[in-house]
Amino acid sequence: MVDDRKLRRVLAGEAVWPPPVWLMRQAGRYLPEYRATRAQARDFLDLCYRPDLAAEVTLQPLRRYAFDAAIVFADILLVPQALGQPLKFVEGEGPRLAAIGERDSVLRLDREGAGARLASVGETIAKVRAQLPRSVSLIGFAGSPWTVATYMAQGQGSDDQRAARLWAYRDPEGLQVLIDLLCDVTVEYLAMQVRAGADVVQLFDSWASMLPHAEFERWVVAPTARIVRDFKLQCPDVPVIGFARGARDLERYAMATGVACAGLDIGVPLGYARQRLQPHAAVQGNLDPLVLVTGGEALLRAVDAIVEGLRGGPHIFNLGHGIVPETPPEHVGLLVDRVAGAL
Ligand code: 1CP
Repeated sequence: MVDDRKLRRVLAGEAVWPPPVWLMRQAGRYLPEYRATRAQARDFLDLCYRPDLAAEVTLQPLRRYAFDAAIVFADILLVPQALGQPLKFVEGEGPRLAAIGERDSVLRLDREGAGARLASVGETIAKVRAQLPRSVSLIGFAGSPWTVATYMAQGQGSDDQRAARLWAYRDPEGLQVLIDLLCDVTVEYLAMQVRAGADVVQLFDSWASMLPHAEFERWVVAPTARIVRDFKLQCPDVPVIGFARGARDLERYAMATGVACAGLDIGVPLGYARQRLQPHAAVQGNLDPLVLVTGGEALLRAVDAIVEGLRGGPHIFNLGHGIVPETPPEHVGLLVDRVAGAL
């Protein structure tokens, strides 16, 4: 029997036409109903940890648009918080963590308690799954160890991830202890999300771009390969999407990590994706979030170029990074209709 889940068919290597579609950050501030639900929570983290509210915002974009997947509403920084690193989100600024940068501080992290602190994400997933048709995939996710470590070391977002990069040169063994810990916790976290009802998982490596090639191998490729391998022991049937934003050698990344699908940021040439990636793995991407803000003919042309450019191989339509808050919601509807061939 043909799998009615279009996302899963693509992730199994099939060139599905028209391609399935979902968008990174499809739940978020561009939707008035998200802002309304967000106002019921104390703050952003409270929203993440309350399964009723988190399930509601996960489902909101699915009520408006014919997306082929939902992604659980949570954040990559819940993992450091679950490990005992204090975290808050400052309104209008972003995350603040108590920065760590020494092996001793890694050893003080509370690995044993992490699973229990992340349990509410599983409850959100179970609630969402109960309200979604089977044909719509539910994506669980985590940050990749490198990207999570950049926030743990810096204590906040940054343009150059300086603290983690300096740590990698100053004390690679100490950073390796942290990365190994994050690998193990991430495998358990993803497997828990699958047990709760996720049928696809994605690893976000938003800061894969800032590394020389040898460092990229050590801190991005190797930990991702390890997570995929260990995750598959627990969840052999669940595909992993790897989004290494800004990675220069995506072919190496896709081949060496064993991900079923490589996320493409806005800069990846479609010819490269077609020739070098699609023969080995599915690809996901890569519309510029700013052309979605623009809308109109520019949006339709850009959508067509991607759909046609990746036609014939396994492709999931998505953005090359998350939706930005100023995106008009009706442009998202235009995008989905265009991908489906209805416009
Ligand atoms: O006030 C708000 O509503 C905060 C905005 C927001 C949202 C909607 C944040 C703060 N996180 C999220 C949810 C979120 N984060 C999801 C939910 C599901 C969906 O896609 O709909 C996901 C998958 C993430 C992942 C995430 N969080 C990443 C990786 C993807 C990416 O954008 O590169 C990263 C880097 C974060 C950290 C984070 N969380 C929030 C912010 C503003 C940031 C970036 C901080 C920084 O670098 O300065």
